[in-house]
Amino acid sequence: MAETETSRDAAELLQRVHAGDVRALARAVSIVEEGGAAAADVLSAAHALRGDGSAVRIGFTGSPGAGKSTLVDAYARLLRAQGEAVGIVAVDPTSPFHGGAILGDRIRMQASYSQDDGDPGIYIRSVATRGMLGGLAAATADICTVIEASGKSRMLIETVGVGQDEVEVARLADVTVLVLTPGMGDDVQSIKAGVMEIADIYVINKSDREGAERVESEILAMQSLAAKRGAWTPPCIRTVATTREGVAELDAAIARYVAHIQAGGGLTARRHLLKQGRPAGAAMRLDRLVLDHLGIAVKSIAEARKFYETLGLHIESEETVEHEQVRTAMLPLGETRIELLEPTAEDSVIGRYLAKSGEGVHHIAVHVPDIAAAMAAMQSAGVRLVHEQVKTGAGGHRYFFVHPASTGGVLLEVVSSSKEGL
Ligand SMILES: Nc1nc2c(ncn2[C@@H]2O[C@H](COP(=O)(O)OP(=O)(O)O)[C@@H](O)[C@H]2O)c(=O)[nH]1
Ligand SMILES: [Mg+2]
Repeated sequence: MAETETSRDAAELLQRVHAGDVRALARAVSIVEEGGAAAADVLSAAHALRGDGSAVRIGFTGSPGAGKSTLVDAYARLLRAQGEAVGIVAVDPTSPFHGGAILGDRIRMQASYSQDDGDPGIYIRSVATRGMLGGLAAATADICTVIEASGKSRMLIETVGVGQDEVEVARLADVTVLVLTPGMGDDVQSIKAGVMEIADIYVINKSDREGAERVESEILAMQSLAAKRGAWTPPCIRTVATTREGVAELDAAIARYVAHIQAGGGLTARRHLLKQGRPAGAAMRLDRLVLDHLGIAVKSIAEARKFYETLGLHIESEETVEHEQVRTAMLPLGETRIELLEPTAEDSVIGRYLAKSGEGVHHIAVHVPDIAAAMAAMQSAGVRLVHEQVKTGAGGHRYFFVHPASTGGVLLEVVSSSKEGL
C-alpha cells in the first residue's frame, strides 16, 4: 500500500506524541474525535507506536455527584506518586461539550495538576458525547489508544451515566469501579441489575457520611444471592475522596484484580490480541469450535436484506424473540450464517445498541459441542463473561456471552444446539 501524504503526517504527529509533546497529543486526540480518514491514519499510527501493550484501563462509573471526578483526581495523584504516567478521559453523555458539568470537572482537574506548564506525566481530556460517529464507547476507546501512545501506563475513564452508559464504559475498561454513596436515595436495590453486574470493584465514596455500612451490607446481601462470578468476588472499598481516605485501599484492590485477570491470561491475552490479532482463548483448546454466525444490528431487515440478496444470499429463517425484543433473520453463508438483528422496541438491547453505535457487527457467535465445558474452561482461564449462567434461547439452543473486555472488543456468543452438552 502506497504511503499517503496524510499517513506520513499522522506518523510524524504520533512521533511527537510519543516524544512527550503535549500539544501534538491534543491535536492527535482532536483529529480522532472528529473522525474520518485523517482519524484512521492517526489511529493506525497510534496502534503502531503503542507497542507491547495498552495501559491498564480503569473505568469509574456511577451517578452524577457520587464523587467520581474527585476520586479520579485523588487516585491520579497516588499513581503519579508511584511513578505511573496517567491519562484521564472524562466522558459525560448528559452534558453538551461546553456544559457546566464537564467544564467544571475539567477546570478542577486541570487546576490541580496545572497541566499546561506542569506535570508531563499526566494528560486529561474531556470527551464530547453528542453526535459521536460510531458510538461513544468506540470513540472513547480510540481516544485512549492515542493517549496511550504518549506512554501512559494507566488510563482512568470517568463516565456519568445511567444504565447503558455504564455498560458501555465497562466494554473498554480492564477494571470497572462502580462508585456508590450512602443515602442520596440510590439504594443498591434501585440500581439496575445490569449496572451492578459490571462492577469489578465497588467503592462506597463519601463514607464520611451516614449510611456507608448500610450500602455495604446491601451489596454483600446482593452478592450472596447472585450466582458466583468466577473466582472473583468484587470487593467493597470505602473512600472519602475529598480527603483521599481509602484511595490506597482502592489502589490495592485494583492491583489485586489486575493480578487476577493476568493470572487467567486476561490482560496479557487482550494485549496480545491487540498486537498480534490472535485469539485470546487459544490456550483453552476448546474442541471443535466453529463459527456459527455473525450478528449484525440493522434498523430494518427489509432494507438490509436487499444488499445480501445481491450477493446471492437469502433468508433461510426469520423469527421474533419476544424476551429479547428482537426480530432475527438468518442468511446461510458458506459453512456459517449472517444473522440480521432488528429491534422490535427502542428500549431493547439491540435498540440501544443502534442508538449508541449505529448499524454494524454486534457480535460473533462460535458453536461448541459442550457448552458447559466451554463455560467452565473460560471461567478457569479468568475470561470475563457477561453472565455466569448458560441461557436457553429460541429452538432450545443454549448460549452465553463473553465480555468484550476479554476478546479484544467484540461481544462473543458461545452457542450449542439443544441436545448437545447437557
Ligand atoms: N463529603 C464528601 N464529599 C465528597 C466526597 N467526594 C466528593 N465529594 C463532593 O461531592 C461533590 C461531587 O463530586 P464530583 O467529584 O464532582 O462528583 P461526580 O459528578 O461523580 O464526578 C463535590 O462537591 C465533591 O467535593 C466525599 O468522599 N465526601
Ligand atoms: Mg465528574
